[in-house]
Amino acid sequence: MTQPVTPELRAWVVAQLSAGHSVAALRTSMHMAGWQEATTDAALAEIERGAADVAPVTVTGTARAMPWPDLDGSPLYLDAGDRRVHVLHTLAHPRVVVFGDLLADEECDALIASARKRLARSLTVETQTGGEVLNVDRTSDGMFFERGETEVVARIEQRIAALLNWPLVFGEGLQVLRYGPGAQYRPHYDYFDPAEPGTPTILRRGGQRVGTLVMYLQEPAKGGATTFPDVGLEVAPKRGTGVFFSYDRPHPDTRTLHGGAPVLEGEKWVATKWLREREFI
Ligand code: PD2
Ligand code: ZN
Repeated sequence: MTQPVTPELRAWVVAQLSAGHSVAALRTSMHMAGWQEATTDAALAEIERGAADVAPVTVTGTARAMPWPDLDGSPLYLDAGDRRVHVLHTLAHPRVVVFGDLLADEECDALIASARKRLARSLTVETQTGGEVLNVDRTSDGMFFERGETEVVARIEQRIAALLNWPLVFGEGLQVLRYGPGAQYRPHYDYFDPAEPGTPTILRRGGQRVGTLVMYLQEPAKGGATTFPDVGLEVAPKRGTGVFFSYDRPHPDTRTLHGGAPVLEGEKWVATKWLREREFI
């Protein structure tokens, strides 16, 4: 299957070139990120021709590529390589898409089974120092997979890269969280606060976070929605579904304040994929 040259890929190529990276360096990183040579050639040729829609994502004059699905023509389904994913809802500000049928039941079960053995009370990145700390705002248990750690993890990561037009290697390892009754994740932003002293250390590994995909692996009987308090949006934690949101700068203007509402009954399990600006090493 030929990979299409999406507007996001084009914008990303433009951003890399305008940041001073050579065409040779660009070819190498696209190759490493899994783009076919034909796609690389086609993207570079379009840009050389000066195609009119070369830089659709423009922030203060500089093209800024963002992870995003190709929603041109308002498709009901998206081809994510190995799976046809449903587009259930979209919102422009904040930039949110809810995907249905993103994960198969067996994939949800496999992630839960591998994660269960390694669960520990969730830590969050401590922005004072760049280390990790217990966070009272997050009462779930969690763990991180390495990128590509299991066959199922690798498959899902490839699917996400294809769906969101974002190189696989720009993603952090998958995080799995379990929320029991009463557990919640109070509203927060996923980007790293530029004002915090530990942020420069965190950014050395791949730059800022620019997107979050929360995938629901097990639904609780009641409660546990993912909430966006600025816009009154609640996404129900339906198994196999995922909510994606992107933020082109680390600022509350993105309206990406979001939280995990308390689980009222049962257990909620999620897997979160955070996407970075650059390769996450
Ligand atoms: O589990 C959730 O609904 C949730 C809510 C807010 C997860 C995250 N944030 C996250 O993993 O960042
Ligand atoms: Zn979050």
